[in-house]
Amino acid sequence: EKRNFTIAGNWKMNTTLNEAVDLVNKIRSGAADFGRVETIVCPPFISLSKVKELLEGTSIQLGAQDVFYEEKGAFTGEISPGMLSSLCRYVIIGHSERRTYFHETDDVVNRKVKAAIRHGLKPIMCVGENLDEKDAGATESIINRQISLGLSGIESADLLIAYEPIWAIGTGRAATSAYANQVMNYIRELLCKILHTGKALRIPLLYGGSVNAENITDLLSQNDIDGALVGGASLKPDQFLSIIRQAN
Ligand code: G2H
Repeated sequence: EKRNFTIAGNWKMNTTLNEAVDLVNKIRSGAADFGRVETIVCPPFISLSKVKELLEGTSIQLGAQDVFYEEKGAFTGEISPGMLSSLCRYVIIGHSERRTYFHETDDVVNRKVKAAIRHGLKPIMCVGENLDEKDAGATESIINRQISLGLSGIESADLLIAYEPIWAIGTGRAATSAYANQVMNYIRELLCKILHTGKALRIPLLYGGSVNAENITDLLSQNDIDGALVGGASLKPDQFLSIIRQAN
């Protein structure tokens, strides 16, 4: 039986408002082919409202790239889950770029995931080891820590997990599908221990890190890979549409 895959585009800090409109129009024009693929685009905050308008009547879903955990108040520059919940359904949390450049800890990630779920947003929680950790054979212990702490106190299965090995992000060097699947199988088993098995099996596991139109089919052929979080290639409409068609 064929699974339904999820393909999420993480635009990162790219696109002005006009460029976002242009990009989403190009993606939208291919939307008739999307079939059963849950397609998500995650533009910068400033474009969410406009992109939401443009996506009305399509099956493409909208996500944000981050969220703060407080409800409101004196937190200059931050965006609350309540502000997002009327705009989009998904939110990326704990991307390695946020952990690295903005010093987000597992505790911060956990607060954000909880706050997002409380507001009906579906978190795409990102985990992954860096090259030193991989070389030291510490991948599983790092993943274990990020997942256990990130999901601490959470019983809901209304979330997705993205496994993004840091050494594969934006480097053009994707993990082999076998390697990714091995780690993602470990994640699946971990989720079965943390949540009830039935719930754990409902959580889509996405692979992220240099996904493109050439490697997507191989990645999706693996048992524990339910989709992809796509960075660079999601900014190129032809690439992104090809990825979605191959997932269909
Ligand atoms: C990993 C991924 C998307 P890229 O960060 O989150 O980016 O596909 O450019 O490696």
